[in-house]
Amino acid sequence: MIENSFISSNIDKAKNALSSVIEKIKSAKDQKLVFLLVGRTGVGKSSTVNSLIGKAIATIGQYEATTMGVESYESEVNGIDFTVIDTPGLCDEIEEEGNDEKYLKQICSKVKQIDSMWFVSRLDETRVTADEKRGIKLISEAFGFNVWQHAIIVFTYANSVEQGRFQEALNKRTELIKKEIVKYTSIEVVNIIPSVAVDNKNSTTPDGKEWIGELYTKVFIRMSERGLLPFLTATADSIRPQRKASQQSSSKTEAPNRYFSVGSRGRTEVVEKGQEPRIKVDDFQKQLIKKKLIDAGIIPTLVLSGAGIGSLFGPAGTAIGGAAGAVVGLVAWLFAW
Ligand SMILES: Nc1nc2c(ncn2[C@@H]2O[C@H](COP(=O)(O)OP(=O)(O)OP(=O)(O)O)[C@@H](O)[C@H]2O)c(=O)[nH]1
Ligand SMILES: [Mg+2]
Repeated sequence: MIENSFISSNIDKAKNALSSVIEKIKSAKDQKLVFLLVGRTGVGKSSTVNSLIGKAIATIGQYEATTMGVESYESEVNGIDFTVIDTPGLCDEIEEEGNDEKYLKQICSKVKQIDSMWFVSRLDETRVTADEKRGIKLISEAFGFNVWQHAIIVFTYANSVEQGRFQEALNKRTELIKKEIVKYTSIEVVNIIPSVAVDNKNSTTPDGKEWIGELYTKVFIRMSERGLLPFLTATADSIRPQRKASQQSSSKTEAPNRYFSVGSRGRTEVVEKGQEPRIKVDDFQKQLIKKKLIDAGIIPTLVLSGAGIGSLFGPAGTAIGGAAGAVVGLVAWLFAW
């Protein structure tokens, strides 16, 4: 499509952005999302992936890793194909001396792309074990330092740490793991690796905050550019508040199942009661998600300076329907003011 580069009205800019986003969403449907999980057996890798996606895409077990290997689970979420790659034994106490070479070959032949890499460890542990160190080394050797650009550190079992020690434990454990990672990549890359504390048996961490929105945001901002739209497509309905069909009309009068709250920038927002999304993101997390969409070139910056994106994308999303419509609707919700 040839675009007029001197479009003056914001609505035209928003329309162009809309059609380009729709094109991108449609092509994202054919793409696969690959998550790589690294961490000791039983730390909660599978549970955390399942908590994030809201579906049992990785099996939860209590098996002991007996050999070092690479296992992958294939799954489909909202039309998006997911591959979750597990690395059993990689961070466990297994006598496999001399087999690192073989393992590297195996992992390199099985894993062609990584969109999100998680290093998972329990928050209530105090040190980085020799096996975790070896896991960090092998992953770095297999994929090069670039792999850390899509990495997050996930600490599970957050509620097994006393409330008063929570923040300190999170900081200290993050620092210790980063000290290992920096041996294989640059300090600049390590400095921006985020860590997040979760607990798969509780919706909150000891600081009283719900962790799922934080995990979502951190995974999102670290995701490969190729993975962003497929990930949004798979999760759009989980993060956007849904309206009931009876509430589609834009009446602004107070209805029993609606209430008003003052959002950031002092705007009054209509909040749909009982329509809370599975993954709630707060205003700050929303800003980070928006920034990532702009930085990745998915949403053009110029659209932000004008009105229109919310009012245009919203009805368009409803009209398109399906997974693409859900993403367009989500973009409308994220960028509306
Ligand atoms: N209390 C608590 N239990 C957890 C947490 N995460 C996982 N579990 C439990 O720990 C056990 C192991 O969880 P998995 O998710 O299978 O762990 P994994 O790291 O995938 O284990 P492998 O795939 O066997 O290496 C299960 O019984 C989970 O229910 C957590 O954050 N808090
Ligand atoms: Mg597992």
